[in-house]
Amino acid sequence: MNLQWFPGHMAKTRRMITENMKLVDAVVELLDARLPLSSRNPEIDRIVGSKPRVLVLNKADMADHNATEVWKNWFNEKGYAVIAVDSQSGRGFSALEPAIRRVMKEKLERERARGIQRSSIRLMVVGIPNVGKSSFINRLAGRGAARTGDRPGITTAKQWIRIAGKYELLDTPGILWPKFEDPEVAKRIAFTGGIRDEIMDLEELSCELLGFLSAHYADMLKARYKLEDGQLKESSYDLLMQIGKKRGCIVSGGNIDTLRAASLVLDDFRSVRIGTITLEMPE
Ligand SMILES: Nc1nc2c(ncn2[C@@H]2O[C@H](COP(=O)(O)OP(=O)(O)OP(=O)(O)O)[C@@H](O)[C@H]2O)c(=O)[nH]1
Ligand SMILES: [Mg+2]
Repeated sequence: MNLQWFPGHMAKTRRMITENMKLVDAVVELLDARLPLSSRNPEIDRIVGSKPRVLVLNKADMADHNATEVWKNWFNEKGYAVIAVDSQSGRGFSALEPAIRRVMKEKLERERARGIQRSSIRLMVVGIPNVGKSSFINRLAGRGAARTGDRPGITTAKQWIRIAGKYELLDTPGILWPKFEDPEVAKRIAFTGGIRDEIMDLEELSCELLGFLSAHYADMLKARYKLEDGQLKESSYDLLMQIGKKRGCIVSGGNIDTLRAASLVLDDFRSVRIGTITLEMPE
């Protein structure tokens, strides 16, 4: 896959995030619960430095619940403060404040000892495109303060959102990193819609997804598209053709419209119509 995923505006955003780091008390790093490691920007440790940080596994409603528990334990063992949430329903949000207070403990104690009364905590929310940063902020604020959308690149500039007496939140545009060391990482991000579909080969992408699903979530795949066991053993491209045929993705002359079938499969995955699926597990 040949991708142009690091356009100029991402380099600009990276600079903005670095510059604004000194203004905030802590960082909320949003990860996609379906791909916690692949959705982690490898540059983030350097950018965040020693700032207190809470990891948030967002979109937990779309992920395999058991897998999310495994991931939470994994991050905990590595010494991270981590919570899992669903920014659409608000599930899991009650764990946020205790986690923030935990990572900021020393600073808050120091302030208290000096008699400082703080009115709010400043948080920067960072993460890859489309991971749900703006939705997370809106849920926290209890209002539609930030624009959201079901494709990457919705937020284009920084925006402060204030929650009286509690938080000041800095929403940031999503950023990727200049080079994917591992093509599997790029693929997983693309499955979830973190990379603009316009620059992807959607047939190839959906074949890759079908390959993963038949290996790891065969029952869900079979149920969704009413497939037989034997069909799962076929090549991913044959599978795509089968699905296209069943779903009436036909062009004039009776040929199967594989591009339409590919979009349909990706759309089904992204809308959780195939099921709650996690794309990777700890090593
Ligand atoms: N099911 C589910 N959908 C979510 C969740 N969080 C966000 N979404 C959806 O994911 C899409 C992206 O959300 P945004 O909040 O715009 O993501 P963002 O990280 O701000 O994206 P950029 O500004 O483009 O970087 C939207 O369609 C949201 O409705 C969640 O926890 N669960
Ligand atoms: Mg946004």
